[in-house]
Amino acid sequence: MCIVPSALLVVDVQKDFCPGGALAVPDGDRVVPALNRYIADAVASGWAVYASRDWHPPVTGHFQAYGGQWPVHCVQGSDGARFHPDLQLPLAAIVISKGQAPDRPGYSALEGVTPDGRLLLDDLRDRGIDHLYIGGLATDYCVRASVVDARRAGLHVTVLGDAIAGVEVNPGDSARALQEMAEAGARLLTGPVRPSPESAAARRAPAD
Ligand code: VGL
Repeated sequence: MCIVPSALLVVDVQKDFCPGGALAVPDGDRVVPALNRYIADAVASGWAVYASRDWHPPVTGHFQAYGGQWPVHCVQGSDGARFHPDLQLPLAAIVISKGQAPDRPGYSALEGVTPDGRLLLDDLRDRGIDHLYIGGLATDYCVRASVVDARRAGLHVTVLGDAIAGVEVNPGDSARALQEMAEAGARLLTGPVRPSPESAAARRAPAD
């Protein structure tokens, strides 16, 4: 039997978070080629690939019109909620939808559910996955929240430093988010190192 302890989580690489979108992350689409390489390696390694998406109802306290912080974005079924067209998700990718509750922002993918309504964490546990490699958008919101929650849930987490980008509402938000993720025990991969089977095995040190 093949034990697959790791998975790739691609966070919110949706049109609305990319240039031209309703809540564009500056240069947000630059994460796409890097993520495509990680996706290809994950597939080659037999890893599960999860792709989270913001999936808001039209009326939510998350939007400025209803007292929240953000312009309308990633409304369920809208064009802006689609994944970036160049993102090469495998057919077997597991889509995690989050942000459906009108009273919660739903930043963390760990609040999200699979297409059959199961929490991401339950799906990970059922597959025996204890290490997530995380990239996507945005460093200072959904990536940060997902990484910190995954660490709280006891998972090993590696942040793909070349495959994340931040909103930077305040300059330095992404750097502070990275610091918070590190303090939560996540590892930051800074170079374009890819999770090949060998390098992944090397990174799963006993102290990990
Ligand atoms: C996000 C801001 C607002 C994100 C979502 O995906 O990081 N950022 N909503």
